[in-house]
Amino acid sequence: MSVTKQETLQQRVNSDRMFERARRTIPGGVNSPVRAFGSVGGNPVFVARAAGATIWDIDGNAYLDYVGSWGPMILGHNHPTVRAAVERAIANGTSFGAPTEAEVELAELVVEIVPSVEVVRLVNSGTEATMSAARLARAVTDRSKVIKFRGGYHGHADIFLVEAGSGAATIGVPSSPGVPSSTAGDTLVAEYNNLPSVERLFDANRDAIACVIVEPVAGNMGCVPPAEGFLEGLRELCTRTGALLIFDEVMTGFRVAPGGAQQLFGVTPDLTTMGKVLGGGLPVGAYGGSEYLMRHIAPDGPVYQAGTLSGNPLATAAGIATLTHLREHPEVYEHIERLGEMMDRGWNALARDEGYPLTWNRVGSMGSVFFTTQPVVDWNSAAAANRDAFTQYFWGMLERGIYLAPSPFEVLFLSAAHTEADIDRTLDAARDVLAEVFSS
Ligand code: KE4
Repeated sequence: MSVTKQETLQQRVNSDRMFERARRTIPGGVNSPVRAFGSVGGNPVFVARAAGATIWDIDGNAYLDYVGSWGPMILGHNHPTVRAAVERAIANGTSFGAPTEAEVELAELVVEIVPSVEVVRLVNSGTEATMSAARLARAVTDRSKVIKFRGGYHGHADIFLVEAGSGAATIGVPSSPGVPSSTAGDTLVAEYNNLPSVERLFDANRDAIACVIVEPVAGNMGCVPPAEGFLEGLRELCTRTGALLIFDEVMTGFRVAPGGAQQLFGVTPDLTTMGKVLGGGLPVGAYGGSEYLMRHIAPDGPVYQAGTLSGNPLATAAGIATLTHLREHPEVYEHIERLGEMMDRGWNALARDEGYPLTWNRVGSMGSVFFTTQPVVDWNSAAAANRDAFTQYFWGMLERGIYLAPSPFEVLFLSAAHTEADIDRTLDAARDVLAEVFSS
């Protein structure tokens, strides 16, 4: 079925006006750079509301949403169970700055679900989680250097804004101004899926490396799965050298499997960082690991980390509702996997049978289309893909009512709310759009 541009899609006049107004008081008109559509040009869509797999903009246009708030919405937007939990919590107040039962319940769920976590600290974002985990690794090892991967994104803490992916990659400053060379100098950059590049850094910095931080499935250079043996190799290297292995599961946690990538691939990190799904759409991040490591964190130990709203009652209510629903409905993962397999067949047919120059990568409910005929296995191969084609694809899909991440270095997220009909519609639209993109 040919999917023509939806005549009902009104011009986004209200979004355009709101963007102009927003730019007067907010940097770039947004509170997170990637939302500004900088990578694809044009003005962002201002969202009014969302439910299930649909978002509506402030002009009344509806879109099938594959951004899912950049990962939290594995159950779909505005899930009744999550909403009811937050409504119950807010009736008791919004924040107390004192310990609450909900924080304990959420921590117990994380410990139960994530294989390597015995003790966990809740924070407010993925950035706080990774920043704190790196500080802990440096404290425990008494070493200062950190290995990350080119195109890996771990939030905006100074030490990670070196050759970073996600939004940092789209605005051309993967190493941000304001990060002093004294800090950036402690950040060593290896190539994803390239163990020798990691071994060379260990050899050149013997006994100086505190940790290796890795997205066990890369999601910030687009979706790049770990090559066979890659995660196992990192585990062996860290064990042998005394560096800590940090799995940044802010995106993969509770998503690619109930226990995250460490459960899916059977590799045990020393520390795990979490976020997104963990908060069900409200601000929750977390970092956790063994009893021994986590007891170094204040006030048990000397490694300081704090937060006014950490463990916030509304956020923990949303997180508990989300994780509990996922635990009680494992069929969610089966549903999402079926949809993912439909995507595999569809995208691979567009490449193989219809000859479009694209590569499709997927792990569980996160996937990416790259406009290249080469395998995409690391930053360089992701960055070599045709960005102009991506931009035309993005806008063509948007005009057909399909809302994708506005950057080639992000993933699309499937949720429990997406249906087989949604996937069929998406692939039909893609076939239509690609015919336009590659005819010109
Ligand atoms: P936050 O500080 O944005 O909660 O989490 C940072 C972070 C850490 N680790 C990984 C693997 C992540 O993907 C992220 C944040 N992801 C981006 C999307 N690729 C958030 C979107 C944005 O920056 O607006």
